[in-house]
Amino acid sequence: MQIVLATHNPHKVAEFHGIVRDTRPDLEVIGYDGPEPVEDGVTFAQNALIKARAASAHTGLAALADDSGICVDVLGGAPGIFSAYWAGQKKDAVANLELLLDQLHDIADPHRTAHFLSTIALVLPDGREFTVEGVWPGRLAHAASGQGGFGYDPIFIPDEQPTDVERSVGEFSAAEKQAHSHRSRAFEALGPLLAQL
Ligand code: ITT
Repeated sequence: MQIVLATHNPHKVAEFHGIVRDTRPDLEVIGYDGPEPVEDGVTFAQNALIKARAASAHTGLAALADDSGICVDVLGGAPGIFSAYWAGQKKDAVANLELLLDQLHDIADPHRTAHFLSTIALVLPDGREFTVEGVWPGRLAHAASGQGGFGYDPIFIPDEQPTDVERSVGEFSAAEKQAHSHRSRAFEALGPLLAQL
């Protein structure tokens, strides 16, 4: 089955290719460079559907989109759907991460809880639509560490760690991130739906 990956974020593309290769090698994932719709939804699910619908309409194929972000409890769930441009419209990952660290500078560890959330939308050419979610709980570090991953990875410390040494996702290998991430968890939840197609 062919499926268009409706994202313009190359890090998401790489992660999805890894996930699909290791869990559903029968799927043929196709890149998408068509028009980017305005993401004016107020939830992750609405935005994921907006992106998947646009790509399915443009290509005539099944389309999968991820809308994701980091949700910080002490900020009432922000940045949430605004994660990509928390420090302004430029989608500057370093500025986003620094602003979030600033906003939490006097918050002690027990109150730095957060989670990554990924909502995946699957839109089929016949109009059927599905959304699933994956959550990755953890807390925010006090400073960035590591060069791996993207976005907020260098300041996110998952509760569940792959080794005895506590690290941020920025210090994880790609395989370690894939084994635990919100995106992998959402894709896993999509499994039963994909199996019916
Ligand atoms: P597309 O809409 O083209 O898919 P995007 O990056 O704009 O790309 P989103 O609107 O879903 O996608 O915003 C997701 C943002 O949330 C992303 O830019 C990061 O800032 C953050 N984020 C999501 N998943 C992440 C991850 O695995 N690691 C670090 N940060 C992540």
